[in-house]
Amino acid sequence: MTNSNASLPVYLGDEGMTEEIKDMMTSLPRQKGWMVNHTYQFQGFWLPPSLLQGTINCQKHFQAQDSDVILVTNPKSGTTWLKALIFALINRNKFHDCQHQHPLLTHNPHSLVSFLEGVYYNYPHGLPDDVVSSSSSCTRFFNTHMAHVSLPDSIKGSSCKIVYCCRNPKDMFVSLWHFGHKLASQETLVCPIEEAVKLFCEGSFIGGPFWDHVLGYWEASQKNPDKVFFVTYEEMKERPRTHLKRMADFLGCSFTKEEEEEKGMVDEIIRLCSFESLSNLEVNRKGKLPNGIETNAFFRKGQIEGWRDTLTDSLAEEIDRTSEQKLHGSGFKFQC
Ligand code: PAP
Repeated sequence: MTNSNASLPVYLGDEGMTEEIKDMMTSLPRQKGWMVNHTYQFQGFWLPPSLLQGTINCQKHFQAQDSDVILVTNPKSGTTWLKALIFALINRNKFHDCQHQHPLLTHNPHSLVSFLEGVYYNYPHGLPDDVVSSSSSCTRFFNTHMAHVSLPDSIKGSSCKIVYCCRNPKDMFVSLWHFGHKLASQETLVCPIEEAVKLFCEGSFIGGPFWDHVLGYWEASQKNPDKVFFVTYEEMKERPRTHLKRMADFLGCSFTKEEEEEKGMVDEIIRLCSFESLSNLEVNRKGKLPNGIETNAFFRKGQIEGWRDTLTDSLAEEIDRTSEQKLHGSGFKFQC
């Protein structure tokens, strides 16, 4: 790690690049980032070097299987929550009998579901067996922040399922802003919030442009609803039962009447994965992930419209205006 990014998690840093990626970086458009030193434009999206390396290696080597489930999010859009929900959903029969303690009670969701770019950053040539088996014994379950255009061909070409969750940009931005301050306290890596909002609206943030990312999956879900399930954080918050059941139908593991009504499994999963439940577990209050991030960094407020205590009206309007322009004519809009 260089001094300037000493406090960043490895996946946002710029150490450990292979010669191939370093060469490639010299020919890509580059700009100064916030939270990271620089981002590089690859296939239309701005990535820090480590995510660039993870994405390119994943594109080359990841072989999706028809039974795989891939969760896709922008950062701070519900990744931790959806990892927990889908893990609990697809493994529900394994852990329901309570013979075993549920893994979510003792593991942070990020430890149970592999992040593809992170795996391929660390293992450029492929997925080690223990990474695959740690995700789940029957259905392999991974997550990624990759844009739709950047997904490996085997994900697009196989029958594997993609669950996409996005969040209204003001809450997402504010969540990332606080996360960034917690992790990247170095002066070089933080900027005034006005500048960060401007960069965000211009598309310059990790994995941005935010709106292009959302629209890529929105359009894919409209074209092929059996392949891409599109849901928002706000929808999940407001009607978790409805959307968890829809997700189960989409993934081919619908709840039976008995599971839902007699065993109460839908409610049990929602309760287990709720902000209140997960954020109060010892592992999520005091634990650390292998990459060094404290698990409590993934639990802050967990609310809709929590942005109000951080953004001024004029900054909120700047984001709203950008949203309107970017989403105009797409058929999709955020509720708030
Ligand atoms: P990641 O992409 O870095 O993994 P992610 O989990 O998407 O982060 O985002 C964290 C946000 O989800 C936090 O939002 P906040 O900053 O506005 O509070 C966090 O509080 C929220 N979050 C985490 N777990 C849950 C949950 N179980 N239910 C609802 N929100 C959650």
